Amino acid sequence: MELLSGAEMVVRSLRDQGVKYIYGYPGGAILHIYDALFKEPALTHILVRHEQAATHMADGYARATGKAGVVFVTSGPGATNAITGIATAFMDSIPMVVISGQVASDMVGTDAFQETDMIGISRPIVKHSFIIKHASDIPEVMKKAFYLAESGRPGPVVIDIPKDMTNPIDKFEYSYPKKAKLRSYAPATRGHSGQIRKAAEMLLAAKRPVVYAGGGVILGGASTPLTEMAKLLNVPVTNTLMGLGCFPGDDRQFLGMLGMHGSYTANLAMHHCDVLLAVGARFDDRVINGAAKFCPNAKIIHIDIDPASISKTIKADIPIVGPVDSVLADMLAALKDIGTQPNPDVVASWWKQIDEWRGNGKMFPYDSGDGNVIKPQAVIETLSEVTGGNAFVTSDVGQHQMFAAQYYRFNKPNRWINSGGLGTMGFGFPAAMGVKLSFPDDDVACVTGEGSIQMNIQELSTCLQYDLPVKIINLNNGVLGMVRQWQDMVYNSRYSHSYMESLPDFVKLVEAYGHVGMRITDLKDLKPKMEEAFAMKNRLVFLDIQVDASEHVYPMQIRDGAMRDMWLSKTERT
Ligand SMILES: Cc1ncc(C[n+]2csc(CCOP(=O)(O)OP(=O)(O)O)c2C)c(N)n1
Repeated sequence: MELLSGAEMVVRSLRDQGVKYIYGYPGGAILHIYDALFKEPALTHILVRHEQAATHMADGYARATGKAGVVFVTSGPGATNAITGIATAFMDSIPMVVISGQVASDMVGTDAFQETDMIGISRPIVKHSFIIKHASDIPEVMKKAFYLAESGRPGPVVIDIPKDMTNPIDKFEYSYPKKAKLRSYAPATRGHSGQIRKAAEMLLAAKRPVVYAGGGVILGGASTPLTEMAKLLNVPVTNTLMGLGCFPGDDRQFLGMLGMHGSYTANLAMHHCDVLLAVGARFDDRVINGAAKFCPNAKIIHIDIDPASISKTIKADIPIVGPVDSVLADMLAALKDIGTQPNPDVVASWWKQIDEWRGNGKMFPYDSGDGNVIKPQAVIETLSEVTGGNAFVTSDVGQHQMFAAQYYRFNKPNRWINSGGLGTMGFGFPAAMGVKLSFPDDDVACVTGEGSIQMNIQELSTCLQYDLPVKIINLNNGVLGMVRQWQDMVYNSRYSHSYMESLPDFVKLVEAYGHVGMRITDLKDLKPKMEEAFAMKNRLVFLDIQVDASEHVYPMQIRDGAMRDMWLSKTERT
């Protein structure tokens, strides 16, 4: 058997796990590992400019590929800089393995230089964490970490490694385990067949059924059976912010996103439904608008891999714990086995009602103004058109995020990448970089705002070093737009610190980093300049687009109301 040091075992384990990319930043406590990495050609390391960006890059990679992203950080400030990215991944159930250097074992607890309790700090925001106590445990711990991160309900795993565990002088026999052995961890592999049959019968008898599908369908690779089932039953489908793309966005059965900024039709259909099939979704507060008045007439079927997500905020009538892909496949089989179809008259009358709500207009109508001002909605519609709806689109957090979710037509899963749970400004750009690295031939666009982009703008430098020609679509309204919208609606337009009086010249800034910048201030330039930007396949292009700062995101649900209670514009409500 081969003899390797702890540091070499970390690196070799990653190779044997099939990892290709590591996103990270070196420092004292992790230097032995970096030295071992120097000698390992199979792994590509991306040196970011801030550790937060490393975690978001790993996260973007994970969301696009379904595989855990890997991060290296040093102890102390390196580790704490990674915390926001770990929390972002945790809230959205994204697989990630973070390896943090730690001060040497005999220094732990002495307030040593760059010592911080990474296990303690990260405990509430990880699926699991390990500290290495014996270097020889490293291969086994690494195998377990990947298994935990990627299986069941995915999530981030931290491995904290004291420096002495990676000492190049101490060598151990290395072999990478084929399987992880974890006695107390056994995620469900199949749903309960009796419950699945009951659910199938309930769906067949429903008069006003709705499928409410979330990010779990994307994470669980279940878009195909979900779409097949929706088609078989001719049932309307709505997606959460995290679920967009799991059902084709331009399909007639798609009602748009639901929730706080969901479509009029989706929120009304939810309110009036009699059977709700929730798949890989967690009834979070941005969706249900308060539990008390939520879907008053609905019987609820809830499929989720995580039993803790079921009946957490809304009680399920038929809970089904299991991987969404296998449960949906079993449900399809049960529907076919029962052999009956939903009553066609009942189906037709539900669709008639939905089509009345939907009208002939757009899913998210907006006032396009006098034609001179650039509306943020129009930017996203143009982006969707120019990229044929096929781009990977990441976003930051704010109004631009909601506009991207509403107006881009996502027809495929894993293409819409945003921080839904934590709502992390600064996420979009590094996430786009993580995607671009793995999908160099695809268009990758980061939709952002002038507030959010400045939270990780230093990564422009990383993009030049590693040749990551993403496109940055900056909806520049000059203000922290979403904050301002709330200040308009709740605080009588008292704009307390939501205006950045000084902003950089973004075009000059990106040019200084070695990229292409374009400013768009006139509506007629929007499409041609965007086409020009996407035609520059090998260049990072930053489009700084001056958009209407007075625009609000609508619909917006009214607090403490039901799903159907919404503002539809600044003056109209349901
Ligand atoms: C790290 C972080 N800090 C604060 C917030 C609160 N927040 C949510 S949206 C928003 C404004 C975002 O402004 P900008 O990026 O310019 O986007 P816009 O809303 O104008 O489209 C803020 C401050 C957040 N989500 N994340």
